[in-house]
Amino acid sequence: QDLSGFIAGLPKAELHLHIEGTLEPELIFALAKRNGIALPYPSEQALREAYAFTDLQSFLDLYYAGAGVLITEQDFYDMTAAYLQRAHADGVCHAEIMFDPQTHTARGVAIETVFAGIARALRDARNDTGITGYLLMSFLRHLSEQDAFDTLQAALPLRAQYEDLWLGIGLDSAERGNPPEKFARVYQRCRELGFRLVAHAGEEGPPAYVRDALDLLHAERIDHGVRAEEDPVLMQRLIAEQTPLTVCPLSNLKLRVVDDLGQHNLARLLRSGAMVTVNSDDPAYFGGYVGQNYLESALALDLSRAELAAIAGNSITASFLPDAEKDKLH
Ligand code: ES4
Ligand code: ZN
Repeated sequence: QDLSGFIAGLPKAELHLHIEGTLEPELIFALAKRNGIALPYPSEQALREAYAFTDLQSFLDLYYAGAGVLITEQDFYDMTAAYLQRAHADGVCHAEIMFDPQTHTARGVAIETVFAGIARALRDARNDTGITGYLLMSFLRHLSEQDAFDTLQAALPLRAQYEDLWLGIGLDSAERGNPPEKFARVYQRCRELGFRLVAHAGEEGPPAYVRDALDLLHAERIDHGVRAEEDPVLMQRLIAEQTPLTVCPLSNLKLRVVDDLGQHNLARLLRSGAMVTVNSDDPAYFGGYVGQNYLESALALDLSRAELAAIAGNSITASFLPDAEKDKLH
């Protein structure tokens, strides 16, 4: 059996995925047309050619611009449905999906519209293919604490309606200069409300941000976390506590966190006993969905089939599924 077939056959969860990062150029152009929005690129190909990033911020600028074509509930539905179909084809049985309401409410799109479109696609996909999903509402860390509190307040009336889907919160966008402590009180409130907690840390930011995401935010899972390796004491803690790291190899390559995939610390982290998972982050921008991330990592780092199966197993373990559901998937 070929390696990509083997990978597709592994039951896996995708735990680090920004739904706005799944907007392919084809869909960006289709939605722009449907909504009468002019794009500053002449063609889908020209847009794709602009995806030559130098760092996280250079990507975020294009990513927020691309999300500007999302206006109606149907737009959010179509985006999410397209992702879930691709994920299902990759052998993803469960996806924990981040979305950035502030990117949309700042443009005048109602938060109800965002929730409704994404949630309807999740429910339809579950009925059609069996794939399950949860939502992690993410706060943009380049915006203020007050903006995050306002977003939480706007979203809370929707909680009952999406109780089966929206179970956690996250923190994303520009990491450097926006440390975890900026959102300590927001996370405290979310913790009191019973949300599951994740946070991006240690992608471009220093290991201290990973430590502070654990100690100040009480994050249960660290998105990226690859720079934790620079602090051996922190690394030993992550291993001892089996804190999941949602690693995104192709993202790290495209955003120049690593110069080539052969230099990525994924294999070292795995072999040192850390709870690492492999995820796609923003697959439309970074050159591949989760299966491609497994495949290219395996080829660049000589991951064995047993190691790939271990990573897929970790993704089930590190998910927020109930234990009985995890047992069925292991
Ligand atoms: C992101 Cl790769 C990455 N890092 C931080 N925030 C993000 N939002 C979407 N993709
Ligand atoms: Zn991310």
